[in-house]
Amino acid sequence: MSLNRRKFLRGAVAASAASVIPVNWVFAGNMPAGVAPLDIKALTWMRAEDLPEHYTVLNSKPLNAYPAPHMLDAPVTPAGVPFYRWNGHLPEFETIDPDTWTFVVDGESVEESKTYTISDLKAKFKHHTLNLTLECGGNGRRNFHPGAKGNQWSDTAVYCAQWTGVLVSDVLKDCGVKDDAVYTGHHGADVHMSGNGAAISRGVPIDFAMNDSALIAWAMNGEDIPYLNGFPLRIIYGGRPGSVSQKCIKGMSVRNKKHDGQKMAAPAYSVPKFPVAPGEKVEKKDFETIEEMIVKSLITFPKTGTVLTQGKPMEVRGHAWAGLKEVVKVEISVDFGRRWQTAELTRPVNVAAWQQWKTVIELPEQGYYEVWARATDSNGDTQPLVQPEWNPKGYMFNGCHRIAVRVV
Ligand SMILES: Nc1nc2c(c(=O)[nH]1)N[C@H]1C(S)=C(S)[C@@H](COP(=O)(O)O)O[C@H]1N2
Ligand SMILES: [Mo]
Repeated sequence: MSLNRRKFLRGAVAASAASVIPVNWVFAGNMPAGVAPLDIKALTWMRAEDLPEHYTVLNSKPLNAYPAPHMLDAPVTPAGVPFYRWNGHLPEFETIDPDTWTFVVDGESVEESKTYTISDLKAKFKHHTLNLTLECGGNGRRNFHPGAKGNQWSDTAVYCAQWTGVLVSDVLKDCGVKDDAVYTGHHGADVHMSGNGAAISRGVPIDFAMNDSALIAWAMNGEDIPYLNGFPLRIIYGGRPGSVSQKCIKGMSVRNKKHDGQKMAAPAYSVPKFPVAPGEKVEKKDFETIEEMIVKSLITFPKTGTVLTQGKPMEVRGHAWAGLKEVVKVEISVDFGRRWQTAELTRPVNVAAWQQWKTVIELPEQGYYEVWARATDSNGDTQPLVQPEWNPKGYMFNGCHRIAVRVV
């Protein structure tokens, strides 16, 4: 069924797409001929050229693109909106058959190596549906001074979709984890840009694998996972750097040492063990692996550049997240950080789901303003106004998000 739908979409007979959409598609009849519904079409995007205007494409080979912040306004990010981050060649999505796809658990520290089909996973383990925030370790990199090499992500290499799958921990328990297990290693279907070996193969400390509510997921927002977000199966660790959430996952190894796959060695996904001066060189031995993302917020409404009428109050809103911790406060400033007003804030629906905040601002007179947002987590950590500790690879930027508005 799902495969048929994809084949159908590839046929681009968009005008009758309504007939295959499994949800109540209100106003479907008003869709002009030749226009395909955005979120359904997004399931099969494969090229930079397929992406609509709300994306900024950083690279097409490998494909890396991010959306405009106002596109992330919904509490659950819809298909067709999240950033896409690929390190190597894309898998041959069109040849993937989810019915024969397998997930292999192996490694030095597994009691028994096992192979599961997606239907085995579905039949054997309890299903979980969780909203999980996925953020690239390099999100916000372009804001560092001095700049750091790598994809110049702005502020939107982050999203929170609703994922359905089984717990990584339930599957590992089914295979048995030996006492000497230290780390996991994740294996995807995509190949390195050189044509040889894995594009990326990262892992997590075994405690995270056994204790986080991390999923081996086959659905995003109740649909098949869009190709570019990891069809037909991916792992999702909420609140950890995005690189450990392997897409198109073929298997996981239980390792008796820190995993040594592609992009595990410093300085990849690593920061200095101690603060360094901006621009300073750091030796490999002085890096440590990033394990959890940090407190941050995003303004998703209004769109930056909005023009307001004088005297009219204005709702400002967005999301906030803090790795696996909870955000306890979000504040907004419209005067470059002199005064802050506290926003209303929701509780997370589950651990590592981003939270929604909103407030009403009043801008005193005609002119140019910036709206700044800053979040504080349950440990008391707050976003810095300018930039956090500088690091050579430009990871973990969590300075305040800013938008510009004009009152006329
Ligand atoms: N197979 C595979 N999985 C991968 C990657 C990749 O290149 N290949 N990139 C990782 C990185 S660095 C990030 S930030 C996230 C991005 O997930 P997204 O494309 O759904 O936004 O996927 C991770 N999983
Ligand atoms: Mo990433």
